[in-house]
Amino acid sequence: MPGWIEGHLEEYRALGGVAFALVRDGTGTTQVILKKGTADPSWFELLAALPRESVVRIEGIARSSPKAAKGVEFHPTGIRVVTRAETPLPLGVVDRVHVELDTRLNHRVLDLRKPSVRQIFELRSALLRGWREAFHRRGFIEVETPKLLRQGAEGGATLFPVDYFGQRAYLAQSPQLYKQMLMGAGFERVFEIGPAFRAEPSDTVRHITEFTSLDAEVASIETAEELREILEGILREAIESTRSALAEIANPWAETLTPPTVPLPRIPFAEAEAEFGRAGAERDLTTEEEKRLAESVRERTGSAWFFLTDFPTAIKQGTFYARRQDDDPRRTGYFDLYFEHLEVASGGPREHRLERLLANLATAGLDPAGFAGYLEPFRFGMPPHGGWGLGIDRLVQALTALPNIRETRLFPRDRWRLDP
Ligand code: AMO
Repeated sequence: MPGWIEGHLEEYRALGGVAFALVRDGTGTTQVILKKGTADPSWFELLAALPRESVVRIEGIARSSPKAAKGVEFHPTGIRVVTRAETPLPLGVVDRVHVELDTRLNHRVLDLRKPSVRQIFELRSALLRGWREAFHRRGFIEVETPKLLRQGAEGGATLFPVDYFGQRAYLAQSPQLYKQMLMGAGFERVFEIGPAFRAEPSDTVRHITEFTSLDAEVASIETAEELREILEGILREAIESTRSALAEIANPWAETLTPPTVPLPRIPFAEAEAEFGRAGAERDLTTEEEKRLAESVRERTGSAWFFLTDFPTAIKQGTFYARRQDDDPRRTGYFDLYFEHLEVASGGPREHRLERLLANLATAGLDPAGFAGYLEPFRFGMPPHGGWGLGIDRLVQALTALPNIRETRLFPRDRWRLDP
């Protein structure tokens, strides 16, 4: 079939009377065959002198060939150099040598040309799509809330200040306050997929300063259990549809994705504490404890996924919007969703009664005057509601077992990295 391909020249080899050029585009690598006698003699010199990763456009005829990658080989009728790559390349695309992640991220565009790296982003894209569709099937409206704010929701220490025409503003850490306000607007079921910024100085493999938060808020829920059922259902469907979408494009991650069996195990926080012999310590789990908990859940239930539920109020004190349980104000209905020892999501029922919300703000040492816009809907009829936030970067990390969350983002941002 006549046609053309345009892509990066991966390799060129001449062997006696035949030469092979490998050209990579979005669909993979195509083998281009030049035969002495039929191909224009100038093409051999042109390709031999052309640096790897230059862009070439080749007109010609595709013929099926079971031996070639992608099952076709391409016989050129015209070859044109579109752009020439400089030499040396700062990062090899096809060389099988170990390169530190930092070097890869410094030259990220070359790194992204590697099929194995691109496949991570195909997975991410399919997952976002599956996530979105699962929400739409449940009648959620997709919303976009402001990312430039006067107030944060998740604690002052991790806010990025911005100079906003001479005033102090902050980058949003979460759509938290707005998704709740929309419950007051009667939207009932909303979700948002958007950026969240955390001035997280910690240098770990699971923290970045800019991540994508998948948030949801649901009105008229009475219990945390109702929220968990929606969340685990969406999680399962999104992973299932990701697996089918990836299988269609022969992405190897399709074989490793296993949708979780629901319902996922639920482990009350108090039970986890008792297991560690520190009942009533009322502090969050350490990384070591998270690992031990994940192991014991897996041993007991066979599941890598689980909910840690009913967080003590003492741990969620700063989370002023979390509803304290009516029968025991020392507990909230808050839960975290874990994959192994990685916390992937966090959420629970919110406080919708103004007096209690004001009391929570006071306990957290926050001035209600700074939250006037958030508090207003609570004065004019707010239904009970709840929701959660899930980090897609952590979810991709969980599904791929990649050691570092930075690999799940195209151009990650952390304590030390603002380029490229
Ligand atoms: P939380 O602060 O627990 O809750 O964040 C929710 C989820 O966001 C992800 N996440 C991060 N991912 C990468 N790097 C970070 N620095 C980082 N910080 C958080 C995690 C985490 O589970 N407003 C609440 C949610 C709610 O109650 O609806 C919130 O933001 O996957």
